[in-house]
Amino acid sequence: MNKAYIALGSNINPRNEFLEQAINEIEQIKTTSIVKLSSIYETDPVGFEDQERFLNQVIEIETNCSAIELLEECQMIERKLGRKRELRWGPRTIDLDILLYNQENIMMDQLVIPHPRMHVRAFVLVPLVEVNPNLVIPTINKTVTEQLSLITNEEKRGVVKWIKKDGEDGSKLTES
Ligand code: A4P
Ligand code: MG
Repeated sequence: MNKAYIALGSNINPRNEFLEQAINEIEQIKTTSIVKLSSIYETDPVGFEDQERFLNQVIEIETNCSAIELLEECQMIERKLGRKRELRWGPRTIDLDILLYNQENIMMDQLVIPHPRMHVRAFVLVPLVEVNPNLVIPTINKTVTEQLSLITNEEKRGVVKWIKKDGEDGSKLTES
């Protein structure tokens, strides 16, 4: 069995429904099971800042899929959930990024693991520390906890635990 970590992100409503649907789909991937889920966080957009806030979450999985198979499965789920690639770093119904796959360093045209920007992003590190604080990022040889301590407080303030409020994000699901 291989252990992998996937980051989920959505900033098109209903954001938390897209997260839930993606998690349901990931559970259906052959030989794959979800071991742990982080809380959901609401986060300020990074990179292209003139867009809606994201919901972000991280999961730990066990799988017999290779890293490339996992990427293909994730991209299939992104397509199924209506993801359109119009703008790099722009709004998306769902983004699935493979953060880590075992402790492997993978450098292919279509797949780079560890995800090259994961260690500078509070919206990845905060949920990842919740799932596995002792996890080592092999490219920088630091644990996620050590790496999070290097992130500025200002960036961490942009990552807040999200609690569903009435009338927001997927409230349709809770009305029945
Ligand atoms: N690719 C390479 N490595 C990987 C990997 N480890 N996991 C390739 C997944 N895909 C990987 O990704 C472009 C290509 O990356 C894919 O075809 C795949 O072969 P994409 O999902 O099509 O495009 P993208 O998401 O716009 O680019 P990318 O590079 O994934 O963007 P980022 O860096 O993930 O940034 N702010 C907040 N608060 N929360 C967010 O979730 N997300 C982004 C996206 C920007 N700002 C954000 C958030
Ligand atoms: Mg992506």
